[in-house]
Order: sequence, then C-alpha cells, then structure tokens
Amino acid sequence: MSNWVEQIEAAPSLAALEELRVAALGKSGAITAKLKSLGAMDADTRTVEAPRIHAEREAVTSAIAARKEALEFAELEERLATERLDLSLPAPFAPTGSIHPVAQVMDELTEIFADLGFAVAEGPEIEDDWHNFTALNIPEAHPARAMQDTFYIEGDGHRVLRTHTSPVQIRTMQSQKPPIRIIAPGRVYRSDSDATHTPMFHQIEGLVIDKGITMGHLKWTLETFLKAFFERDDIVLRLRPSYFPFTEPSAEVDIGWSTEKGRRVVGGSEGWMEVLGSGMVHPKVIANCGLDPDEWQGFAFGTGVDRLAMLKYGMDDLRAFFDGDLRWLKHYGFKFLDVPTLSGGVGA
Ligand code: 2U9
Repeated sequence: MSNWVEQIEAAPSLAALEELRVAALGKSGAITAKLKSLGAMDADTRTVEAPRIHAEREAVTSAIAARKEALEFAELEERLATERLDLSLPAPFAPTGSIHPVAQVMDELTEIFADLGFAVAEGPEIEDDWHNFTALNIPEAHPARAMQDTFYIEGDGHRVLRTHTSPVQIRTMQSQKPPIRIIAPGRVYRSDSDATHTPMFHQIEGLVIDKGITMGHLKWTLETFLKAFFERDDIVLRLRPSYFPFTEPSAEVDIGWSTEKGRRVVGGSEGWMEVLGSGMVHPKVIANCGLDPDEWQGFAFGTGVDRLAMLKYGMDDLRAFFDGDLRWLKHYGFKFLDVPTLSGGVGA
C-alpha cells in the first residue's frame, strides 16, 4: 500500500482529504508529476514504470472516493444526532405567521353584522343547478350560466362550483322559519382571470326576511355596516337602479370618496365607486323557498370580500392575494392576536 493510500485512509476531515487529493492528483500533484515524467523515459523504463504509476493513480483515486463517502456519511450521522428537533419542546422563537387580509376582513365583517343581529350561515361549495341558479330566478338562457362563467362538475351535468354564496340563503330559507337575518361569507368560483378577477374569490352576502321590510331598512343597514367597516362617520351612499334576477327592485350601491394628501380615500362625496349590489328579494325567490311572498318580504346584498380588503388596506392587485408570497403576507398580514375590529362596534 502506498504512503498516499495510508494518508488518505487516515484523513480526519473532508478538507484534509481535499488537500491530499490536490497534493497527489492536482495539476502540480506528485502523481501527476510522475505521469508527466513518463514522456521523458526511455522505452524500456517506461514499460516497467507506466503500469506502476497508473496503478498508483487508480489506487489513490479509489481510496479518495472511499474515504470521501465514509467522511460524508459520518458528517451526516453527526448532523442527524445534533440537529434533532424535539417537537414537544416550547417554540424557541415567536411564531412569525400572519393572518391573511381576507381572513381578517371576514372576521371584521362577522363582528359588525353580529352586532346588528345577523347570524353566519354556510353551505356547500359544490352546488346543484337548482340552488345556484333556478331557485334564484336565473333563467336557463341567462348569461351567468354560460360555459365561460361557471365551472361545471364533469359527469353529473347538474353540479357546479357555486358562482355566488346566494345558494346558502336559499338553503337557509328552506330550513329555517322567518324572521331570518343572516350573512353568508365564503369562497365562490367563476371562470375569469385578470388583475381584478381570480377564478376563486370571496363574497359576503346578507339576507333579511321578515314582515314589513323596506328599502329603508336596506339602506340603513348598509350605511351602518360601511361606517363601521371603514371606521369613518362621513360615509355617503348613493343607490343606483340596477337589475339582478333575484331582487326587484335592485340597486347598485356606490360609496363616496374624497382626496386626502393626494390619495383617494373612502368618505365624503367628491366622486363615487361601486361597492355593493343589493335589492328587495324577488317574490318568486321567496315562493321558490316555500314561503308566501305576500306575508314575507326581505332585502339582500352582496359584495366581494377581497375587494373590500383592497379598499380598506390599500392593495392594488387581486392576484397577489392568492400567490402565497411570504413577503406580501408579511407586509399586508395581521398579527395573530389582533382584535379583528373596530373600537366601538356599531353601538346599537
Ligand atoms: C337570495 C336572494 C337575493 C344577493 C345579492 C348582489 C345583489 C350583488 C355581487 C356584488 C359583487 C356579487 O361579489 S360580487 O360579484 N352581488 O350584486 N347580490 S343582491 O341577493 C340575494 C341572495 C340570495 C336568496
């Protein structure tokens, strides 16, 4: 066994081994020098020396490989032993996760409407055609049913990913006796994607069913909600006539904005932007749920949670909400112990 092989087998570390490799086989290494010297030898000497030098180089090369493997294995063993994680120990540092703005705004909305006496209702995200469209007075030929807007479940022709949270209210009207006061927050799906549309987004809808309900109740509720949500008293609303199949009359709700330090903020009435859709529940929808529309009336409204979050907290690209980029989450996220609301509540 050559002196090289002995030294390699005794190398105490990967760094020491690398030094030996360079000294033996590197550009100016000892064995490299021997190989180079072959050229200057006479033929007889070379016939004797060449196989010896090549054999030495082979022996040294495989000794290095073997030692390298052994040292790497030992290093891994050592790391596994010393870096063991005991998951039963308390966390050594404060958790750095954050609450997503959508979750934060959902909590804020739930809190505001709870103050106003609304309960939270939930329902399935995979819906049938009847609850998502038919019961809501959306006719067969309505554009909302078109292929490009709705995700249909393959196979069974009658199931869809819900395109709004309205089927939750249909289910509630079928299963509970009025008076009803609910909000339905949750995920909805539409086949649409650009800076202001993502195939999944979050809606919140509200429904009140009782006797003698009017547009006045609707306007007061929305005004009270928006004042609490934006934490400002100077919120001004403008209701514009509109059309939805499930409400009659229908109104789109604009909120007034004004300019503060060169920035557009909610409040005042310098200009208008649309924030909600709303209306009086269509008598046919009430009847579809087995209630007598001559006895029961109601109002309903709907809006995008993501859009409300963008308006309140100043994000400009909806797609970033669902990228899962930790830098975005750190910037816009909320501390997990943040109280999700509003100093005074809506104070009824
Ligand atoms: C029932 C009866 C009526 C819910 C309503 C709107 C108007 C509306 C959109 C706003 C922006 C959805 O996120 S968005 O694209 N919504 O304009 N939604 S009234 O009306 C209902 C719901 C359920 C039983």
